[in-house]
Amino acid sequence: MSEAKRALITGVTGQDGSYMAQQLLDKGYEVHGVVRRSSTFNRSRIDHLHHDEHIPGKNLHLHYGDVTDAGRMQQLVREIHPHEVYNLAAQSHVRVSFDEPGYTAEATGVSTLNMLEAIRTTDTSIRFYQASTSEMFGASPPPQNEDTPFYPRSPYGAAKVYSYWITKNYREAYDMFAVNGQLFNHESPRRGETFVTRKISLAVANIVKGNQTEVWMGNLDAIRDWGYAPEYTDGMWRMLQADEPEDFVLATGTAYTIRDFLKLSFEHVGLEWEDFVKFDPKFLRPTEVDELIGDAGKAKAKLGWEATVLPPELARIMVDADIARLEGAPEGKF
Ligand code: NAP
Ligand code: F7E
Repeated sequence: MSEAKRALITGVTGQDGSYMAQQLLDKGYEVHGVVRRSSTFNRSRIDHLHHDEHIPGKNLHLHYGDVTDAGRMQQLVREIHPHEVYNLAAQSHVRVSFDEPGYTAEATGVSTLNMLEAIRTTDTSIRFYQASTSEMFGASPPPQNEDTPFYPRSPYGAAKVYSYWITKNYREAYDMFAVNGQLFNHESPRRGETFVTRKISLAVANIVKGNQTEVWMGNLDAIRDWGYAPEYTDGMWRMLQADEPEDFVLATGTAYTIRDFLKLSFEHVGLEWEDFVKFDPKFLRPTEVDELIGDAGKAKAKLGWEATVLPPELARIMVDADIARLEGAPEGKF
C-alpha cells in the first residue's frame, strides 16, 4: 500500500483552512494544521473534523505555532516533512491592516518567507501554495488577470505583494514548486463575521429573528467578485497537482456592489434592505479598492476549474446558514 500524502496547512482554523482540511481528509491525505494558542478556543470551524489524535483512523493533526516564528515553522516542516504546504495563515482583514500595519507586514508578508525558507532547507521537492489575493491588483482597472500590474491600496495588499514575489523568486531561484493563487473574494457560512458578506448574512438572520433592528455599514459602492470558498480551496489543490508550477487567478467574473449583496440577502427573506441599513464612517478605509472583477480563463483552460456558485446563490446559502444557526443547527453542519 502506498504511503498517504501529507499536507501541512497554516491557517487551518480559518475559513479556507477548514475547507482545505476537510477536502484533503476526504482525499485520504494525512493533514497537519498549525494552530495559535489562544485563551479562548479558536477551532469551531474544524471541531467537526474530530481532530482527536487518540481516535483511530483520524488523520488531522494539530500543532501549536505562529507563522511569524521562523524557528517553529522550520521545526514543523522538518518533522512533518509534508508533500504539500498550503500557506493560508495571515492577518487577512483589509480594514484592520490600516490599524496594525506592522503586524500585518509580519504575519501576511514576512511569514511567507519563513515557510519558504523552512521548505528550502528541508526538501525543495515539497510543493508550496501561497494564498495571494486580488487585493494586490487594487487600483488596476478590471478585468484583472495574471498579467495585470499590481497596485495595492492597503498594508494588507502591500504585504501580499511581497509574499507573491518572494514565492515567485523561490520558484525561480531554487527550482521549487511554489505557486501563487491570486484569489478574488470567496465567502461561505464559515466566513469571519466582520467581512462584509457575513456581516450582512448575520444581520439579516438576526433581523428575521427579532434580535436586531439595524446594521451599520461603510462604502456600499465598491464592486467585488464574490465566489464560494469550497470551490476555491479545490482550485488551490488543483494548482499543486499541476505538471508545472504556475500562478493562477480564481474568480467568478461577476460584478456586484455591496448594495447589490444587501439587496440579494434581504430580498431572500422578503425584506427591503433600505429599511435596516445605516451609514457609519468608521467602516470606511483610508484608501479603497473600488472595483475587482477577475478573469479566471487561465484556470479554466489549464486546471479545468470554474466557479459555479455566483453571488445570488451565495447570498441565499449564507443567509439560510445564519438563520439555521440561530435556530440551533450544530456548527459542523456548515
Ligand atoms: P481567515 O478566515 O481570516 O483565516 C486566517 C487564518 O490564519 C486563521 O486560521 C488564523 O488563525 C491564521 N493566522 C493568522 N495569523 C496567524 C499567525 N500569526 N500565525 C498562525 N496563524 C495565523 O482567512 P481566509 O478567508 O480563510 O483566507 C485564507 C488566506 O487566503 C489568507 O491568507 C487570506 O489573506 C487569503 N485570501 C483570502 C481571500 C478571501 O476572500 N477569503 C481572498 C484572497 C486571499 P486564528 O483562527 O487563530 O485567528
Ligand atoms: O470588504 C466594503 C469595504 O472586508 C469588502 C479579504 O478576504 O477579500 C477580502 O477583503 C468591501 C470593501 O473584504 C463594510 O469597504 C462596506 O470595499 O468583506 P471585506 P475585502 O476588503 O474585499 C480579499 C480578496 C482578501 O484577500 C482579504 O483577505 O465591502 N464595506 N461596509 C465593508 N466591509 C466590511 N468589512 N464591513 C463593513 O461594514
